Amino acid sequence: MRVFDFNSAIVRQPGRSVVHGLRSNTGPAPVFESIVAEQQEYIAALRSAGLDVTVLHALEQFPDSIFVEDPALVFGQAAILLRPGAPSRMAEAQELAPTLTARFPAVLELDDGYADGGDILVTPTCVLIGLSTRTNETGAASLQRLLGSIGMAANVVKVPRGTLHLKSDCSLVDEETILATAEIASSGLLEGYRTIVVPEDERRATNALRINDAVFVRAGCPRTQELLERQGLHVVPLRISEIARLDAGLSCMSLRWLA
Ligand code: CIR
Repeated sequence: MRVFDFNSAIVRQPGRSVVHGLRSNTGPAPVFESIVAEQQEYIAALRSAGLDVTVLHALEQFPDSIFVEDPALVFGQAAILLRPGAPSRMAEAQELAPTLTARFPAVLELDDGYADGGDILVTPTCVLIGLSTRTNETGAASLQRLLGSIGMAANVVKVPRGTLHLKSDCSLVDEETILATAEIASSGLLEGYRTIVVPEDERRATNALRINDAVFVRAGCPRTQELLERQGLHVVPLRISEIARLDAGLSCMSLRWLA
């Protein structure tokens, strides 16, 4: 079993409030209908990769709740409710609790500090936990203990300044290769992994999503697509330009696991 072999996923419909989600850029706000359209394509892509997708109802009071990856971390044997580092997102974890309790043999809870799922990169050898503005040392240490309790080794690394999440800048594309920005690739943080560096003008393609035999990549990044295809990978481009206005990428829109 590979760490990117999945058969199940959870996504959450966006509320109309999604257009007021957190974002660091000053560009135009996203358009609700376009976010819905992009999410529909995303769900269809997950299904065509073989996943059974549960679609949760929208939560208007939580504009960013479409990004279900951040408040939880899931594995076949257990789910972990996290404590998102943005105050407006903290309660999203409790909103997911009943859904996770119904699906996982065990549901653990981070009891201290902050950690966002976007800062957690699961690799075949260990789980990397990135320290960022959303994940602090206390949260990372608490998560490391919880992961240890389910038999998973974790290392804590520092995310470069100005990067929202660890996975904003890198993602696992096969069992030994990480697609990364030049900055992360040269930082030493990914030591022991092979890296594919995205061209600077396609740096937002780094949040790719490997599911079974497909690598989903942000559409409009042809050079990254070519680099991945040259490694023999099956690349499927997905449109996420509206979702990206909220500093989000492909991984953050779902929780994925092998049931
Ligand atoms: C936020 O700032 O929390 C959302 N607007 C975007 C979250 C993206 N999450 C992720 O990449 N894991």
